[in-house]
Amino acid sequence: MTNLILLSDEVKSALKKGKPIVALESTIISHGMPYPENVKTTKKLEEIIREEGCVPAIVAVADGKLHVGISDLLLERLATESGVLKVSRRDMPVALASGALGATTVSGTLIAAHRAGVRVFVTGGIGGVHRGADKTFDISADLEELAVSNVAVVSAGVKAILDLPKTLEVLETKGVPVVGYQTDELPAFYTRKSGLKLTSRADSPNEIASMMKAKWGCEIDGSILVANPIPKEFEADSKMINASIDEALAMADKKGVSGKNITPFILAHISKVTGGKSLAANVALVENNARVGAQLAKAYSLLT
Ligand code: PSU
Ligand code: MN
Repeated sequence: MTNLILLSDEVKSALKKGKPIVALESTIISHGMPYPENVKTTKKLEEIIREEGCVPAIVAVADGKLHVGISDLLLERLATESGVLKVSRRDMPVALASGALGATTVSGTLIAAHRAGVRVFVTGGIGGVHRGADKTFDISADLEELAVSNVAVVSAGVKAILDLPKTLEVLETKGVPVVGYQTDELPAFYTRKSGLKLTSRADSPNEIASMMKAKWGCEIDGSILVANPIPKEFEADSKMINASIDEALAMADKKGVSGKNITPFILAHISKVTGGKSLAANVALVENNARVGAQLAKAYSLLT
C-alpha cells in the first residue's frame, strides 16, 4: 500500500491479528456538529466500538497523509480549528499535496477504508441526490465511491434534505444494495420512516456479514449500505424537522450557497432552527449505528 496512507499502530496491529475494525468519518466532526458535542460524540462512538470488541479508526487528512486511526490531538484539531477542508474524492489530491488539515466525507473515508482493508464504516447519513438535482446536477460523490469501495456502510438512511427516491435510483444503478436493518423501509435519518420500501432487509448482523461475503466473494466490487433507523425514543418530530429543512433549503437558496458548502450549511441551519433538537437526534442515531456497525464488523471477522 502507498505510504500516503498512514495506519495508526493500533489499526496496524488489529489488521495483523484479524481483530475487527470500524472506520469513522471526520466531516461529521469538523462540519457536521458543533464543538464540544463533536468531540464528546466521537469519544462516545469510540467507546461503544471498543465495548463491542472492535478497534475504532477515524479517517482524516493531515500533514500530507491520509490517516486511518488518529491521535487525540488530531481529533481536537479537527473539532476546533476553522478552515478544515472538507475532503471528498475530488479534493483528496489537493488536500494531500498541500499538507492541510482535512476532514473526510463518506467518499473520502471510503477511499481510505477500502485501501486499508477496513470492511465496516459507521456514519450518520450519506450524501445523495439533492432536491432540484435535475437543474443543479448536485449529486454527492458518496454515491460514486459506494459503487467501488468494498466496505459496508452503516447509516441511519438518507436525510430528507435530499431527494430520497432519486438517491435510491442512483444506488440501484450503481449496484449498491440498501439493506434495511430490522426494517422494510428506508429510514429518513431523524425519523424512522420515509414511506419508501426497500428490496432487502436483515434482522441480524450475521445476515449482513453473509451478504458482504457473498458480494465480494463473487468479485462484485462496491459497498453494502445498511440503513439502521434511529431508535424510537430519540426520533424527532417529523413536522418540526421537515419545516426546518424547508427553511434551511430556502435560506441556502437565498444566500446562493452551493457546491460542497451546501450540506454543512443546511445541517447547521437545521440545528439552529430546531434549538438543538436535531443535534440530539443526530448524536443518538450515530451512537446506535456505532453499536450495530461494531457488531457487524465482529460478525464479518468471524465469517472470513
Ligand atoms: N449527511 C448527513 N450528515 C453529514 C453528511 C451528510 O446527514 O454530516 C456529510 C457526510 O460527510 C457526507 C457529506 O459524506 O456530508 C456529503 O457532502 P456532499 O453533499 O457535499 O457530497
Ligand atoms: Mn454536492
